[in-house]
Amino acid sequence: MKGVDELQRLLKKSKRPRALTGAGVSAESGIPTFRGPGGLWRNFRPQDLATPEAFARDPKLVWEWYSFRREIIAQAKPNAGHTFLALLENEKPDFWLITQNVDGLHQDAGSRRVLELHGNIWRLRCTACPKYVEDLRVPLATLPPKCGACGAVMRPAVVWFGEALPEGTFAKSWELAQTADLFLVIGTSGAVEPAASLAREAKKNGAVVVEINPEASALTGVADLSIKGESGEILSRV
Ligand code: BV8
Ligand code: ZN
Repeated sequence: MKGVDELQRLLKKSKRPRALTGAGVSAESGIPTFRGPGGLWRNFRPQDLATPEAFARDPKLVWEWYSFRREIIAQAKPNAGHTFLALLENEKPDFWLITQNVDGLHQDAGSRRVLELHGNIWRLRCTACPKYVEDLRVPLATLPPKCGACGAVMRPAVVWFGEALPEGTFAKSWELAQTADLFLVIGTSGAVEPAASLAREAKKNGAVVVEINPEASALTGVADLSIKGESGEILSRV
């Protein structure tokens, strides 16, 4: 297929490739995306649950949503898309993976140079003290979980709407976008900022932008090459 051959050619000659991934890269692992038809949770929109206000209003409800997602993710295995990106890291010493996902599947697949723009669903932080832990238990002992140090309510260590991205992580991803010669945009609707703008910044600085997505997205217009298809399926052929 033309797109796959072209991507192969671009990857071969790339010295500074980066990839920006979204929920679509985990879809073939059985994890529902946010805005897809599979819809994630009852009749709530993620934007109504993934906010500090929602958590302040009803920490138990928000934690039920995260606990539900942790259960799905705990069953999920990395797919060919995750594996491809982990192998690419071995081939290309200057490759970096920038993900919006919080499921940790890139690391499970072996990726090490990963920047998690929106945090990680397996990490919890205290709302009242600096305690910050990884807790893989499914289900968690209590909802909402309490801090072992001060007894306050713990929250998922993820970035909610209206919250700043981890400073160092975003600054580094911005710099990587500026120095990229190839910028892959895989499985994201491009609906969320400032993550989506990394692709624009890469393009502005001369990178070739390649999108892999079964549908058009807000970043299709930025892409030099748009490969229509499922990322696991497509990348298994590259
Ligand atoms: C901030 C973590 C400022 C939690 C998430 C108006 C206009 C523009 C922007 C804004 C606005 N109003 C507010 C904003 C800013 C806001 C924003 O972008 N809102 C959007 C919704 C309009 N952004 C923020 O609030 C950010 N913070 O701006 O802070 C600031 C600065 C300083 C100080 C204080 C504040 C924080 C954003 C982070 C929010 N957290 N998640 C959690 O996961 O629970 S976002 C959430 O959406 C996930 O992280 C997800 O990754 C992300 C993006 O979604 P996608 O990954 O793209 O997933 P989606 O379902 O949308 O799309 C899936 C795609 O996959 C589809 O295209 C589909 O076709 C494709 N697909 C399906 N199957 C496959 C596939 N692709 C390949 N293969 C397949 N098999
Ligand atoms: Zn505490």
